[in-house]
Formats: sequence, C-alpha cells, structure tokens
Amino acid sequence: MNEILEAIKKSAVAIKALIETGDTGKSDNENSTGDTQLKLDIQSDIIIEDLFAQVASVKAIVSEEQDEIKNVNADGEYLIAYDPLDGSSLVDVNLSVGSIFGIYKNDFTGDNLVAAVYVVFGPRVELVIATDEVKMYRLLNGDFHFMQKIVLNPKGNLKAPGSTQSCWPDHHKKMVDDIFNDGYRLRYSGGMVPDLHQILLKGGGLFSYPGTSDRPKGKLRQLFEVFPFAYVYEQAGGAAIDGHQRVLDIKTEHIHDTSPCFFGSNVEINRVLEVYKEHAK
Ligand code: P6P
Repeated sequence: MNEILEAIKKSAVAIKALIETGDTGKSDNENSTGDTQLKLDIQSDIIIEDLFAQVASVKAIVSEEQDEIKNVNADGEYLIAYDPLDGSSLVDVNLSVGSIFGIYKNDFTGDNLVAAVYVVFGPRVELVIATDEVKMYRLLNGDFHFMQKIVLNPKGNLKAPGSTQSCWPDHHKKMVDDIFNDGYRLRYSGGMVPDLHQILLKGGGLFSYPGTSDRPKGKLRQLFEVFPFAYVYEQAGGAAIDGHQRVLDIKTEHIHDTSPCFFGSNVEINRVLEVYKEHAK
C-alpha cells in the first residue's frame, strides 16, 4: 500500500505544476459519462497511470477518463479507481479542484474498498489518507508533512446542496429549506473535493447530490467519487448514504455507474434517512 501512496504523492506534485501552467482548454474527446474532457483531465490521467504502472502491487485501474478497466500487473494485490482531476473546469476560474482514489481488493465494489485518498489543489495542496483512521498531510517545500487527524463532530452547521435545484424532488427541497431555516451555512463551490474537505475540517454538516428528475441516479460516480468519500466520511466518524442505505452497500453494475449520495455528520445523515423514509411510505 505504501508504494501506492508514494505514487499518489508524486502525482500530486506533478499535477500541481500542470494546474499552474497547463492549458485549461477543451480536448476533442468525451469521457464515458459524456463529459467533454479538458486537456488537464487527459494530462492528469496520464501522469497517474504512468506512476501506477511502476507499482508492482497495482493489479488494475479504472479512471474516470477511460472507458474500460486497464490491467497493470497480473500479480498485483490492489485495484485502484480514480478521478484524476475532479472539477477540472473550475481551474480556469481559479477555484480548488482535486484528485480522488479508491483502493480496492479483489473487485471494484463498495464492500471491497480498503482505503481512500484524495488530494485538494487549493491555496495549499493537501492530501488526505483514510485507512482505519483519517489523516491529513500538507505539501511543504516539495514533501507532504502530517498535519492532523480528521474526526467529524456528531452534528455540524455547513450545508452543500448539489445538483439542479429545479429538478429536486419536493421532499428533498423541503428538507434543504428546513436545514437552512435551522441556521446552517451554505458552502458549495461545485467542486466535490474542496466542498467535502471543508465539511470534514470545519466541524461537519451535510453534502447532498440527490437523484433528480434530470438525473434519477445522480451525477457522481460510484467507484472513484462516491465510494472513496463514503469511506473517508465513515472512517472520520460520519456516514454516507444514497437516501436509504450506506452507499458502500450499493451493488455496482458498471464501472461508471453513478449514485445519489449524502455525506455528513451522523445527526444530519439521520435527518436525511427520516425524510426519505417518510417519503417512501
Ligand atoms: P453540479 C464536478 O464536475 C463534479 O463532478 C463534482 O466535483 C461536483 O460536486 C459536481 O460535479 C457539481 O455538479 O451539477 O452541482 O454543477
């Protein structure tokens, strides 16, 4: 596992340089989800794939930017699903973005996830590694230094309301309105990585990207967005659900499957469960 973490650290240093000087323009390609790929997406993906190809313990990889699973080392132990540069379209307005990694054993399923890692490219570059606990590191003078453990409070006061509000189900809209009426603060940049990182570091709250009339299965991808952050939130003492169950219990049918998702402190997640259970009656 350490070889993988070292490769991720190297990728973060290289992608930081790419963000600072790279071309933020569009490529001529689309990814499997139909998103137009930015040149930064493709170049970040190449950086990460090339580094993982040198790690003997990596058996196969799944990237948001590639259609199929790619075999790496037949004798490898780990499977890695990653989003090389989530929120890349925010780079050209100078907002924070990130890389997300899910490290699996045996199969690309939520119950086979054994670790999760993400990198936040913001005013500072920070790396978060979730195994049996969640630890945050910061890039200082070219090296990552341990800064703190991350533990979620039982209840927070931040709310990140994702997806197209005009397409929200009525019960979801009422729930979000009620949460803001209770005094929660709106924190939403459109970048999953910094938005979830902020809730983790600022005491907790709720991030939601529900199923909507335009996207009934949500937008965020299970293997390399939803599951890794679900693992981080659970290891930090919080929870991650699809409105009804742990997202890590969801059965993946295709490597680019999406899922509605809610990440947060336990009080807020229980509130979602109650609202969605009442609606299901
Ligand atoms: P919306 C970025 O494109 C992303 O995949 C996530 O980082 C982010 O949470 C979400 O999409 C934002 O989507 O529909 O709110 O713009």
